[in-house]
Amino acid sequence: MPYQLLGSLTSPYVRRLRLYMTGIPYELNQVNYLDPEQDATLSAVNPLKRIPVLLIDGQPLWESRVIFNFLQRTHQRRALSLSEENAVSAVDTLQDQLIQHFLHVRFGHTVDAANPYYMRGAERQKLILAYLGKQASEGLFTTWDYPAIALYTMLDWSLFRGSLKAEDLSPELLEFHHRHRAAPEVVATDPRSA
Ligand SMILES: N[C@@H](CCC(=O)N[C@@H](CS)C(=O)NCC(=O)O)C(=O)O
Repeated sequence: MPYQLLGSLTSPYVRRLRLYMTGIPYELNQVNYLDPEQDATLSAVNPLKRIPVLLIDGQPLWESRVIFNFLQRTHQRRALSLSEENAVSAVDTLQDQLIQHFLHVRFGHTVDAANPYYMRGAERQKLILAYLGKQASEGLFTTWDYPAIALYTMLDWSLFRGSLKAEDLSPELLEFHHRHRAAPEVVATDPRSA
């Protein structure tokens, strides 16, 4: 098999690629970067020390967006519109912020909500969620393709980890999450079963 996907069962970035790769054969190789030995194996193929990594005939490709672009071109999948590219950037930015925050807290860092750094992050989160809610209400995520998959996996990871609460989400985003959560491939990749 030419493709090996390195990643964990809880990473939302890995999950979105697993969902996008429905119909593309690949092998999932689980990596727990919190385990020093596995982290060393990961670092040997990816100096960014991050998952996902796609091994293509053994050659590593990093960054979910770059991996998506490669798969989209190679498998003649639908190209994204400019609005969809922006939506994926918005999802990625919020997802990164939420993951960094989650890791800071998990490793004992104290978050001072009155600090301008965190205030700016909170404002960014509010603006991105409002933007994504508007795009959802205008139909940008109607097709189950990379933008919708990235949005779903970000929302679902955030609800799972408690990084976002249902009350942070607009009715459109809640409805979007509700609409997709029972799909078989979504259930099969649920981080709660990891
Ligand atoms: N920009 C990267 C982000 C990937 C990422 O943050 N992955 C997390 C797991 S969800 C990770 O590997 N974190 C390990 C670390 O930051 O040390 C992408 O899109 O692939």
